[in-house]
Amino acid sequence: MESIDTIAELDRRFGVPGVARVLAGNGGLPKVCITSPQVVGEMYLHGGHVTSWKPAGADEVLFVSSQSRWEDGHAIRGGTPVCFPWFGDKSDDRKAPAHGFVRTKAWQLESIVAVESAVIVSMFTESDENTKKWCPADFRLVHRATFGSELGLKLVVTNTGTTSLRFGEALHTYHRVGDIEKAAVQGLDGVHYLDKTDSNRKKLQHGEIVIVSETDRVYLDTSDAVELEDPVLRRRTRVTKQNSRTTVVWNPWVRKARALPDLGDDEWTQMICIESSNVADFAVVLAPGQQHTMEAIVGVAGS
Ligand code: TA6
Repeated sequence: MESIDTIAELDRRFGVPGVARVLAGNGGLPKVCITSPQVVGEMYLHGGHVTSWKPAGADEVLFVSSQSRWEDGHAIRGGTPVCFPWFGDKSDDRKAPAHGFVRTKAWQLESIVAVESAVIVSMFTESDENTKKWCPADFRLVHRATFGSELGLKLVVTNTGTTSLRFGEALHTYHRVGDIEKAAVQGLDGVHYLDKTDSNRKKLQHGEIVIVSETDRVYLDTSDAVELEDPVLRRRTRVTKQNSRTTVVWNPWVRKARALPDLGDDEWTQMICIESSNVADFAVVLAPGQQHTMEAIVGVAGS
């Protein structure tokens, strides 16, 4: 955990008066807090993790669990965890941490830039002796979040090594909903998916997605926008994306929610994950020196 002095030093170096501060957040973890007339938001150095986005006139868009852990070695349950350099279990090493290792480590602050009606926060992490315990590759990973009337999330991967780098990635966003049983997800009609609740059997989506049980699906070969309709909170959330060929949709439902120590037993009713990603057969391969940028843009409107 960073000392108060370090957090004060980060605030002195990167803070933007009246717009963005670096403060001690939950668990004493350093976070960037954005408070401008256009937007309120938060991003933790722990995991390069966006935990709050509230454009002017709207309620909080992201879900964060009341039971989340806030400490090194644990991922924050909610907001946008960054999954890299693999998604889910590591195919050749079941002991490896799920969803990779960058969501549980401290990142570094690169910059905070206030532009016209938005604030851009860039954080980065790089390969080191710890990451090489799991993955021999050299890489630099930047998460650039633009907090404005939309939330822009850019994941920039650079292969800084001398050998090819193959990776899976996801912006594992938890969207807050009024009641998951009344919500619906549109934009994936006619798309094939792998059903993780049914031995990854390949299936075809018919119409919109409504959540009536544990749902854990990887939609394949789709670059389409997705819309989350929420009649209880009277809003529609739209997720568009670039350079992402898969979309994951997840809700743990009752039993899985109870099994997760860092998720409240009933909180499954208030969240759904819609994850812009490149996973499974759509993992990315980068030659030495090459760079790949995946982007998700979240917009919200009254319905
Ligand atoms: O993105 C869906 C998923 O892969 C599910 O299988 C579920 O495990 C979820 O991620 C949460 O994973 P976590 O490691 O954060 O508990």
